Amino acid sequence: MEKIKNYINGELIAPIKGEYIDNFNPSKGEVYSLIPDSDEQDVDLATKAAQAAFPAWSKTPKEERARILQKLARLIEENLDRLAEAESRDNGKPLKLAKSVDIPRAAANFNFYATGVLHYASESHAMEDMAINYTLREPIGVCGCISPWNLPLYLFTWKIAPALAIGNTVVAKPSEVTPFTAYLLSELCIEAGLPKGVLNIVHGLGHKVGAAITKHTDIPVISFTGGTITGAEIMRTAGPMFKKLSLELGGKNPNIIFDDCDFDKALKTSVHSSFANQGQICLCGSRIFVQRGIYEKFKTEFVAKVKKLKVGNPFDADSNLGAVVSKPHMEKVLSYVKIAEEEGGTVLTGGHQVHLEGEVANGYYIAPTVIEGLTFDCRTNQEEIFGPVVTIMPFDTEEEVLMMANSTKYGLASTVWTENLTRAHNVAAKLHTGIVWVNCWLVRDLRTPFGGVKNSGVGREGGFHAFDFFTEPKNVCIKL
Ligand code: TXE
Repeated sequence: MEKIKNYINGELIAPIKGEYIDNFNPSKGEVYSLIPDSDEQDVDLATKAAQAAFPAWSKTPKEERARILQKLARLIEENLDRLAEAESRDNGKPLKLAKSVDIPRAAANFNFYATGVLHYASESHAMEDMAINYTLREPIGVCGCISPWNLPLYLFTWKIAPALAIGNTVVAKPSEVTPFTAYLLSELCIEAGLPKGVLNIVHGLGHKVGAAITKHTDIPVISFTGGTITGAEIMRTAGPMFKKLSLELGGKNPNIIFDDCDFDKALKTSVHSSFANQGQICLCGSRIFVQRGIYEKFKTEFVAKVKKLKVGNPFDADSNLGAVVSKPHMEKVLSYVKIAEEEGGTVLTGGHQVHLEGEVANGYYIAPTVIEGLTFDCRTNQEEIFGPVVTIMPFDTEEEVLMMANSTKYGLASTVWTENLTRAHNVAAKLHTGIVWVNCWLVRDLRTPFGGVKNSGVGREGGFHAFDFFTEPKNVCIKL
């Protein structure tokens, strides 16, 4: 069985203790490779390599750093099929999604930040004839990047690319649930000629490797995407150490459909925003609020469309949904269907595991699920389920839907469907989320600030915001 290796100081190596954990293919429910069960010793080795590489990398001309990272982007593009297949096998997502979104976006992240660094400027503040200030923006040192399993390579590179482009070195940990494409990336880094120690990838469990990165005294910056509970734990450790922190956490995003919307567009996109990647995107709209005038029509047509979605082998071209990422996750998602029923909800479609046949008979599949009849403040409508489960609720007024939409502890993203421009502006301004989409979903410009409010996180990624995060500003004031 293939053994994944750590990537430390430019080499692919086994974990120091030589221990491994199982890596599952969720579409088949079987172990297909082994992941290093690394610990703080491996993290320390990686940190030392990153520290040693920092002086030279941070002083390397940005054009040269950009050249290497663009080469890496090209290699990702050239290996599209191989990477997409690995992502789909590791995560359970439809191959066509990995091919059209995950892997191209990973390459785009490197291209975007490699070129972005060439255009990043710092400020200067003149004080009439008294003095002039200019701000130096310097890379900080070794950055810790910890990423989740839902968009494995895409979110991994979303952190690593800006950190490296601006001149930091990195110790990174992909999710132990989906480590394979990060492993393939380490091979491509060697091929691209990334100097040794600039990027180090340590595989293993969150409470071992992730925790060791978080508390390492020589890693002053942590960028994390994952669950809110983990985010809180990281903050508890890193806060008193005064580390710079960026936390991209969960969501419970409202999808608000006013009766003056473009009905067909709202309907079509809502199916996508509910169930893309099996609902395992932090930006998925999991609470659908529909204005009463069109509630029955929307509900009926939405459920009819959802019933037509095909849950199948991720490698089949006609599968709309693949497997969810793991058995424990499948059980967690299905437990919420039970909770919803106990809370008085009615399952309109789905609500159960799907048992496929043949080689995928033991995979972790869930039928796309729509639930109605719940109050906005019940557990099902307040807690992040992170699977193919949405609720649908009617509302009457703008005030009422804003109150319900803003009622959760999360505040990542929201979607609003209306053809009334004034209403769109009003509602967008009053939603407590870091991102608002109007008449669309997941339209992403990499220059825009990305992140959430409340328990959805701290800080912003995206565009120059990421460079601001991965640098330390120093103001120099010169008396004239
Ligand atoms: O995430 P974790 P999990 C949500 C979603 C999901 C829940 C839990 O609701 O059901 O989180 O998922 C590492 N110190 N999201 O358990 O544990 C871990 O190894 C440092 C939303 O997979 O947060 C992995 O690399 N690191 C989310 C990463 O943190 C630790 C995407 C994320 O894992 C650690 C994924 C620790 N103590 C889940 N414990 C989104 N916002 O997109 C774990 N890790």
